[in-house]
Amino acid sequence: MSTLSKTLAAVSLTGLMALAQAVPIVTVVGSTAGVTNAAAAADGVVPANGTPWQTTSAWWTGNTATLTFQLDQAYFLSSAVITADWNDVYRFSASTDGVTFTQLFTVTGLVDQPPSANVSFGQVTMPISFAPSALAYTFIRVQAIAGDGQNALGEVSFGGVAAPVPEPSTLAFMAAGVGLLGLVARRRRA
Ligand SMILES: [Ca+2]
Ligand SMILES: [Ca+2]
Repeated sequence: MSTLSKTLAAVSLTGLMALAQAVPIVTVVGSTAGVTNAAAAADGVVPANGTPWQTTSAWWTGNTATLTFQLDQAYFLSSAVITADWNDVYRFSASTDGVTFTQLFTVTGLVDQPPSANVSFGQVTMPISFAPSALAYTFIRVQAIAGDGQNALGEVSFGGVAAPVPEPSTLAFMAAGVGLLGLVARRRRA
């Protein structure tokens, strides 16, 4: 196998393996003044259901503060797991450049908590699914938009497909290319 065809095959495999991949969040890159323990929202530690809102979480009061996260690269996003205080509504937005944000979804603890969570106080972990984003995003922003003004985010994670992702037609083209290279190699040997 030539170096080029090996590279093409590796690229195809990488694209396929990227499907349904968990999205690593690098860090909280920004938060409005008033947010305590902002880094706790992306430290990989998920508070148990029912954990009080000011414990092992980023927390703030009022509905103006935001937290902004950076992903390790751009992703087409389609799912999330959010650990947040149970009686508030949080809006999640995404951005390609860290400047212009578009709403992805909102999550409401009391409504969106899974039946198995059995939480009537404190933080709850909620799996969220949504239509794959049209753009590949690198930044995520969260803001509490309703509730009792006592807000907590214990952890966020996302699922999606790393960009750039070969289109199916591109994959077929690449497969054809690998086949053609093999044909050329066989002819050269002949
Ligand atoms: Ca955490
Ligand atoms: Ca609350």
